[in-house]
Amino acid sequence: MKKFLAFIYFALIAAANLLPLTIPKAAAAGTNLINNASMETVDPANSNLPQGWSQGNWGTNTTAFSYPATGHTGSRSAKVQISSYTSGDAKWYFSPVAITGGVQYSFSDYYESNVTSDIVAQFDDGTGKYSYVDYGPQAASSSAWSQASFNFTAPATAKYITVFHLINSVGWLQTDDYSLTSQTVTTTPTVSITSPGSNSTVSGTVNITANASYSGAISNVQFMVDGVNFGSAVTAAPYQIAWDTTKLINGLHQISAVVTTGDNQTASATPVSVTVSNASATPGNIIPNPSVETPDPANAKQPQGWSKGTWGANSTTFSYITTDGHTGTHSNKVQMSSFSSGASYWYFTPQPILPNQQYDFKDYYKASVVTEVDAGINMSDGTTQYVYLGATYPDKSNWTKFETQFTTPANAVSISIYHSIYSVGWLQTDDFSLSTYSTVGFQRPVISLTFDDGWESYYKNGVPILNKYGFTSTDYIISGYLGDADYMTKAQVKQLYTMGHEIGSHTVDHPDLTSLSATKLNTELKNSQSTLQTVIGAPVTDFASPYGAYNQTVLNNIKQYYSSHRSVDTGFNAKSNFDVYDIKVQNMVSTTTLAQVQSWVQQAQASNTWLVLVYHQVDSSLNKTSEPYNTYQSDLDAQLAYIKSTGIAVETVKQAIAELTPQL
Ligand SMILES: [Ca+2]
Repeated sequence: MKKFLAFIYFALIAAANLLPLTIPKAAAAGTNLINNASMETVDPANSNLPQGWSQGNWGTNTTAFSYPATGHTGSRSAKVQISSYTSGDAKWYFSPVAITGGVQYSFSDYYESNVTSDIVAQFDDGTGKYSYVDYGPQAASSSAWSQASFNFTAPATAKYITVFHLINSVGWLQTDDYSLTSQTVTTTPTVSITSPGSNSTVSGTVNITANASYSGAISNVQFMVDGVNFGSAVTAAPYQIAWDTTKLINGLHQISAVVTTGDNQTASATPVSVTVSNASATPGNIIPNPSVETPDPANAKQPQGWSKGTWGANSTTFSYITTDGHTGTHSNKVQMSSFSSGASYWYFTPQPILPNQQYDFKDYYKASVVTEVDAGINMSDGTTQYVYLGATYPDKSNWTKFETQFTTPANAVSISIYHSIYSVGWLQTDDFSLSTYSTVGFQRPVISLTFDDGWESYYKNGVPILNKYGFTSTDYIISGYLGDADYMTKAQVKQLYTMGHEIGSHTVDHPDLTSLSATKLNTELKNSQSTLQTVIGAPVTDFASPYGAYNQTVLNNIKQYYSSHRSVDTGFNAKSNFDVYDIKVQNMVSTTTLAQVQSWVQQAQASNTWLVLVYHQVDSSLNKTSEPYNTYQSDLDAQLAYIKSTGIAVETVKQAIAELTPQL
């Protein structure tokens, strides 16, 4: 150690900084980092040494070290005496202590000497690389204890320090009561957004400004918008960045910042919510390259802004079709040749989204199998919430539209949509759209009660309850089941029509219409209509698809015979989403509670929309679990009593369409 110190002190002398000789008195702050600073504790292994202290000298000189039984305070101190001198120096020094780069410190000690002494700090970066700073000569003071002191900022890379209070001529030096303290107590870093203000409204380009503080060096401040890094990290105050708000959709957005210190501590600002309001900004479709007509400049085999997604055990091929699109000539295709688990999908780069906001999603697809549409919503806490948006039925030849509305959760930040295949087959997609949606209602709310299949239990148990409240329904009858056990007879259906109920068609024998040949599909639609018209002696104009299974090919055929199509897609029919060939519903099952029905009715009331309820059997003798598509008489009675109490118009589907379509 002595030898090593000798070598480096030479280097120091050559490059010594010349510091001001008037050394400011150290401010007392923090705790003394030096152990055994007053040297009162004797080294247990060597009674000639204070514990934690070492003797150092180099060069050509004759030096004696001693550990006197006197001191500035207490009863011990350290002394070094040179009796002959040619070169080098000699000193006592404390074991190096840990410090933090960039932090300010104060050093002091007390000394007596009969020659000028010198003080040099040795910094160690933790890898054995040393640097030295000379804090200047100290005048001899042989008759009284003097204090030597100075303040310094630790070099950025410094990890350890010791201080040499040394002599380099014939004479003696006695030292005591060393002190090394951090001038400022180290604090945790803080950062806060100072502009724009919380809950302010911004437009155009504005500056985002932050205040950051730390007792040591600050490395940078990284701004964030909606939880995503925005721009480059700002490395010097003022911490500020220009923000072009016209790049965002209007509405609430969140600004934050993260400060990183020189010693790699980080802290985040409390997010500030601001409302972006740009008059010229049209929210529109937030999906980039929505018709996938633009290839990725870096990879012509995929559309720009789109990625392939797959999980689970399956064999999937992704392709970028350039010869077939719902619009244009490009579309996305994903094909599974084997499947055990998981799903595969093309998805667009997640886009910023507003929390607590209604959105409309739509795309067009062709497929050989049933597929599913889900939203992946990234939340401000870093989690992702998956929301089921619906299923689609296969159609290999005609592009079929999938469309639904949903509301984003609180704390939603960004979104992508996964139209997924999860069985052996193929799925082709195009013309994606995701935009904010506002319900536009009609002049008043309307409710329709619909009963599917033609169950005898409905006729016997349900109709008397409807009569009690003066309601009529729309009954979608399976024409081929008329007169079968548990189903109504032709006479009963005729009786319903005579009582003012509407008779609609639910096919001849309830198949999945998307699975049929063109001929069979046509028969199901045409023959059920003609049979039912013969039964009631009047036109049958409204249709409901079995299982809610339909596609564009089915819809094209339905339109040849019927003026409406009721699905089982859930939703509320409004002016803003009205599609007479996709009448949206709420599905009644055996476990549907009165509270659930009340909330649907209240939503229809609040938004002036058309609520369509789908019932099947009405039979209190059936098990609720094994017969889910059944409603007990007592439940139906309570539901209709509530609807009656609201005074909302209850109309057949035919009546409702007649009232609402002129308002579109
Ligand atoms: Ca396209």
